Amino acid sequence: MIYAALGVPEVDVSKWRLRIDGLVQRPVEFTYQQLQQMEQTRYSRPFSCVTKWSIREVEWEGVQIRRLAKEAVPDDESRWVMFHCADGYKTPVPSSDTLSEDAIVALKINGLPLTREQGFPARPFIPNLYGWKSAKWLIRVEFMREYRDGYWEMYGYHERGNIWEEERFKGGTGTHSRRKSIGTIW
Ligand SMILES: Nc1nc2c(c(=O)[nH]1)N[C@H]1C(S)=C(S)[C@@H](COP(=O)(O)O)O[C@H]1N2
Ligand SMILES: [Mo]
Repeated sequence: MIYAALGVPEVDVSKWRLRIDGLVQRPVEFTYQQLQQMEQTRYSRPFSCVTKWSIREVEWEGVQIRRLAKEAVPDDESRWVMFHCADGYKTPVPSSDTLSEDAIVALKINGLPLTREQGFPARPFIPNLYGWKSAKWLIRVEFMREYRDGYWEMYGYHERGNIWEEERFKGGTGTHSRRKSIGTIW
């Protein structure tokens, strides 16, 4: 199942860069080739959309985000990151989740490069967070001092979105009845 709220952009990989910036000591950029040449982390984890569906075992492969962040040297006051995408989509994640051992910029799913629909060339994957935090067609990781809403958070979806804590909506967990707004996530 493929979901793209803002349509599927075409990314020219020769021009594509992943930029790490914001509250960091030195902003850095990586090409696709550079990411491919770095040490890859691989594991199988389910993918869970916040509402309707999940996929039990997906093999994810990519570069640890903490490895990329190390080059940029985020400031100690960087509490959040914003993942920005080529389609204009964005989503915030706490720095602590972003820098955890198994948080990666995924380049492959089930042994193959991401397809265009899956977010080619890269998307973050953080196993403890719902699928909407896995921003496809990733172009920028912005370190921030304070929380800001992304696309779905604007409609009332949760700041962090931890699966095990059932963090679906702001100010509450679990049920749809707590929703205050109108967006429908797929
Ligand atoms: N750029 C971008 N990333 C996105 C989305 C989107 O609309 N645009 N949708 C999110 C949601 S809600 C889900 S469930 C997953 C879907 O990933 P898939 O299409 O690979 O199944 O992508 C997430 N990342
Ligand atoms: Mo979703």
